[in-house]
Amino acid sequence: MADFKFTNSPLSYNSLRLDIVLAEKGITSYETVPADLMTGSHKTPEFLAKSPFGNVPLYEESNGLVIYESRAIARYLALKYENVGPKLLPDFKQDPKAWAAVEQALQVEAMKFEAYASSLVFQKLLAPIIGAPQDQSQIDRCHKYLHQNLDVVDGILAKQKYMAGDAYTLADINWMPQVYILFFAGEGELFSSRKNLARWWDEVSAREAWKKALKPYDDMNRAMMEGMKEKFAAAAAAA
Ligand SMILES: N[C@@H](CCC(=O)N[C@@H](CS)C(=O)NCC(=O)O)C(=O)O
Repeated sequence: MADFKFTNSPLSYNSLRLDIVLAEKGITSYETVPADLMTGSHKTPEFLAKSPFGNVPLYEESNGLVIYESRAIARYLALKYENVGPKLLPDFKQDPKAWAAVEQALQVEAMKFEAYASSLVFQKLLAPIIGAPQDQSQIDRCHKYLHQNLDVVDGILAKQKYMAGDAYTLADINWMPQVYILFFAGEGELFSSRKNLARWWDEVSAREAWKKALKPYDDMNRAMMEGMKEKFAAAAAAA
């Protein structure tokens, strides 16, 4: 019997965050329920009762435990399976310094990167898909803060191998789906043009667990983009 189920979508890069943790840990005994983001199966009263913002991913255990927000679910899975596969979170009591470094790096991703990156992805990738006009002032604002903040992160990575020190942790995983989708949105230069971030991305994206987790998402994104070529050409012409 499956240990848990999660509702996801191959179009949801936030769902990918959980697949990376599960692939790193080698966990396969779970059920996935694909949400249909196009028809809104994640907006029914039953789904909203569990995921009140109407978002995926959603995590459920048969004992009634329900979690929404991908970073909270990823952390839960990293702790639930802490003794399986690579240790993705240090233990506070055993190593408070390493614990603090990971907490700090998790906050950097959430506060200094996520908001600007997701807004840029919306403007560059989703707006043309849903037929919304691209807002150049918003794109410029995101670029400004991403350049500032990624310069700082590049400096951090000049002194250490990974986001929270010299070990690969959840702090790296939390970045990865958004970095992937930025490349997909034509914004990969934000990373490839910065020496240490480029080195970090080459390294983390070479991991077998990443490649395994990414495949269904990447296949779906590529298929979708193929079908949307005309919309992107029209958005480029209007810009
Ligand atoms: N901060 C949330 C964001 C969740 C989110 O925005 N999910 C998107 C897919 S990546 C979604 O559900 N989109 C459909 C919608 O909002 O209708 C998380 O990390 O779980």
